[in-house]
Amino acid sequence: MLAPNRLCLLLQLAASLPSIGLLACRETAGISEAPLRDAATFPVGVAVSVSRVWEDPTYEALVRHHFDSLTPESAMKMAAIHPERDAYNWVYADGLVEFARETGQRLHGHVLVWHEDLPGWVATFQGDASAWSAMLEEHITTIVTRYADAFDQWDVVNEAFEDDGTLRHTIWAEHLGEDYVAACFQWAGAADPGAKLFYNDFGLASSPQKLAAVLEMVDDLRSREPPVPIHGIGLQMHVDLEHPTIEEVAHAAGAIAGRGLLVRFSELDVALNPGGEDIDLSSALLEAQRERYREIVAFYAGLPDEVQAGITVWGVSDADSWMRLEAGRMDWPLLFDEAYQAKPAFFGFAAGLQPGDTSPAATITRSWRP
Ligand code: 9MR
Repeated sequence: MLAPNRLCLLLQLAASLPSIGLLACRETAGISEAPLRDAATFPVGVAVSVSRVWEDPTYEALVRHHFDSLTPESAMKMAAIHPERDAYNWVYADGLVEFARETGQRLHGHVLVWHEDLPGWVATFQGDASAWSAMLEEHITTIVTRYADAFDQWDVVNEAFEDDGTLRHTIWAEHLGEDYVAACFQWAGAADPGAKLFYNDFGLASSPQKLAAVLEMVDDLRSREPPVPIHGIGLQMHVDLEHPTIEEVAHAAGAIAGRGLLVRFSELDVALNPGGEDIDLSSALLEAQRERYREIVAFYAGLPDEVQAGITVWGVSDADSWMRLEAGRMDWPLLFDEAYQAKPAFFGFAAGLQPGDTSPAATITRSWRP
């Protein structure tokens, strides 16, 4: 049998009436399901590749149908958007802005400052701490100013801490000094005072020392005079079937919200093969993944409205996941399969959005207020 996406292609080529081809395509592409976003009281987002939006009609249709918030998966990373010292590449970010204007979807900026995906010129940049500061300030200010009308929130700094709670020894910490995180938030806030600014990291639910360090940093930023603007924390939520436990997630989310910060589940995916073993996908694994998505979404849906900044899944189909493309391991972590069919995980996500969900995690959260 032809894979549905191949079938789509054939139908599109063959159909004398293009609309019939498109209709058949969409029928096979997981958009016959009710839009996820319609069932949620908070933004339901997805990380996208802008070129895939342009080039793959089925991908585009899914992105448009189910989600109301878009995050560029890599188009705004420094290597992509600032490839030369004196040159920015706006093509992909502008394209995403144009797409979102047409669809009415909101945009979350990812990421202003990270130690990975840097352009070559940063590694050879010469200068003292003030030259490095001026360079990074210009990077942040240029991007946030350009997109102030289009992006209402940003991941300002990504992954600045180690699991043991120490500041990661990045090129930024090395050259700007240990207070660089504060400076980045300051610059982003000055460029767009209306934007919601997030610190984003992985492992915050499973590493108590890392969580403590991030919370301490937030307290420090907010206690300064004047306060350094920071509005929320992105828990990346690259989870597997067991770790972190939902109680650990609840603890981290509760600690963040308890400080009056927004909580984002910013890069949700559920690994089925975290060890990179030579395994086959089974229906038991898919069912376990359905339940895992349900408990995580049900937990989030039970948070007080005022702290919910939304959930973003980190990619559209399993074939697009960083686990395969970047980590080089076979996995099936997302809501749609390689043929863009909705997986059990999709239905678990949808079930978690239902108000009547009575998972233990939802109960924990509903009884809790910041
Ligand atoms: O999913 C992203 C992948 O396509 C990129 O190759 C990679 C490097 O830029 O980044 C991946 O996304 C990462 C995100 O930006 C930050 N948190 C960890 C994500 C997975 O590595």
